[in-house]
Amino acid sequence: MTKTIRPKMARLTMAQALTRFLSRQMTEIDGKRIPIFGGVWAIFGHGNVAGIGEALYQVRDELPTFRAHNEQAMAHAAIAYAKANFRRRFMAATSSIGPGALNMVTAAALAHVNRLPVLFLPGDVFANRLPDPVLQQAEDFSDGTATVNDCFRPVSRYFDRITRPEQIMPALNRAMQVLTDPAECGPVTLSLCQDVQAEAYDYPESFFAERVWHQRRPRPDRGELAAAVAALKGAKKPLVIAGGGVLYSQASAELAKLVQGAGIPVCETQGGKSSLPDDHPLNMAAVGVTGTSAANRLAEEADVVLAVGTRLQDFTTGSWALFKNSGKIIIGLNAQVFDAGKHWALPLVADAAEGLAELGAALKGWKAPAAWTDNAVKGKTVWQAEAGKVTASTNAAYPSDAQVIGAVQRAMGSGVILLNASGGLPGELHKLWQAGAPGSYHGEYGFSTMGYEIAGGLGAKMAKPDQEVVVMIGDGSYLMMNSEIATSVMLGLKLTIVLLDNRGYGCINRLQMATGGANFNNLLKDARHEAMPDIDFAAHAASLGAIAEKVPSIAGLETALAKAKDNSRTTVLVIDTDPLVSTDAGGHWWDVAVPEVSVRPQVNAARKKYEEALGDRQG
Ligand SMILES: Cc1ncc(C[n+]2csc(CCOP(=O)(O)OP(=O)(O)O)c2C)c(N)n1
Ligand SMILES: [Mg+2]
Repeated sequence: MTKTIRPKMARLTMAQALTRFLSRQMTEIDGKRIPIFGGVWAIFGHGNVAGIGEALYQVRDELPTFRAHNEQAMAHAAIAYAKANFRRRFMAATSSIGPGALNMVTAAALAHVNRLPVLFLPGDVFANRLPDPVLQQAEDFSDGTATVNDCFRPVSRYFDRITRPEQIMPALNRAMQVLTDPAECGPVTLSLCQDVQAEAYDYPESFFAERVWHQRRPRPDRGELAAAVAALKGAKKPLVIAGGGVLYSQASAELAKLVQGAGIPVCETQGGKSSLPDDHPLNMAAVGVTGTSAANRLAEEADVVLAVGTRLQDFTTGSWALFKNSGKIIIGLNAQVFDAGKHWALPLVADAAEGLAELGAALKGWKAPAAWTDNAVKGKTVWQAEAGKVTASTNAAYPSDAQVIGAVQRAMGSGVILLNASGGLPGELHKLWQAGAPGSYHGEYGFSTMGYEIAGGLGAKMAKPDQEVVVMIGDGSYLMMNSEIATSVMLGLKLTIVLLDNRGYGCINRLQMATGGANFNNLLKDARHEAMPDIDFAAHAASLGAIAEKVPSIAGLETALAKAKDNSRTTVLVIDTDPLVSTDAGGHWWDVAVPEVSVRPQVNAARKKYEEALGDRQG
């Protein structure tokens, strides 16, 4: 008689199984085995407090839960945590149903665009539908299966709705694949029906075994590698674009070796900034719309462009008007085939570090023409002089963003993590911030989400508690989302926040003027008002628990920053700035559609210029 050996079972609710599973997923960093989930952000409501809430409490020692003030912000923190960890570790974010869940959709899109791993666990309506409509349920007249959480579908790399407790097993397996895969990486949404969270099931104990996840490093295909090597060997004017994939692959050493060996200049996207230190002689720094003159003049001429780990978004390509060499070949070294073959690139599908190492080995002994490399290095010196001028100190009552950046750089150096996301700052910082080690520049410019900065700073600080995190933010973005200042104080995670108050949406006002528009609805003074707002940002930040101060000048900012280094609590320094000035040096045209007809002559003039610029675009 054969004896059946039954697997050991654990009778748990779906939510308990989920949190126990999450707490057992590990990774290895510097040879040490550590949990891959840094924790779970949670705001509870009826859609998750009884199910997920109870289950998180059971594992609170292994998988810490953090409370925030806004679901979008907590997801921003989770996303920044993953980015600062180069995608090696990540977090989950859970909400109730309805508004709490939908508050996370923008953050899901942010993670989707930036290819960053985060696990969304929104509550959902009852799977049994008996209490319908439950509080906060949107009712679809024609589709009984639709809930508001379907909004996560287009902004998730994997979406699943859990309507039976056993479904959580294959769903979590797939979730982990996506979160840890360099090509698929992005947000995963498991939409958790409220009743199912609380339903019990006999889960096999093996489901909860500790698993160790490593980042896959695919090596290039031989044929693709040979084609890329041949293209590079034929180059007279090669250029590397370093994107975020260089950082996520931790490929800076391989990049430096390749370009030093072959004398190829490098330029960086927003996501790829800090791939090489700013002072590396071959680093031409920012490319594109917010690029340096050093990088953009090479981009215009380059005949072979090795694009590494970049999505080639319009800010990088100047809406495809920047790379003017009509015979150019683009090589797309990317873990994701979708990106590798963009714009008819020769695809080189591989992990960045592996791909760069193999290219480097195959190119050994080959060098770009010396005149091209020397010219690049000279161009960098010219740019550095220009950048030095615009970032120099000033006594002006309303300094420019660039002058504030100069002050922050002088006071804080290149060793901090400088974090930014929206407004005029990303463009100025991309050009002007002198980044140090990989990851020392943390920009969110894939989605450029106002409200990312402070919560993002918190996530970056959780990932790198020993580093100074400096957040630079405009008044508009600050007003959109600042609540996690209180969370940073509560968690003892210090941020240094520099708030540039130009009294409105300065960069959009400038864009409005550049497209012939009247000054309208951007700066506070140009918006419909009964009374001009006079917002006391320092008092506001202090009320949330921060140490806060309004500084009178650039010199005052530098002194305050030096003092803030010794503060153990989040510090907010406010400075008035000029809304009308941005750095003219460097930069490139960007496609923003101007009205074809208008009663305003300024718009018609802008349209004429726009049409001329469109003529420059290369397909
Ligand atoms: C959530 C969101 N809404 C709108 C925008 C469009 N937008 C980009 S920058 C900006 C103004 C930002 O103002 P502020 O933070 O004060 O920076 P400034 O432009 O003044 O430098 C707006 C409205 C955006 N990027 N994100
Ligand atoms: Mg502003």
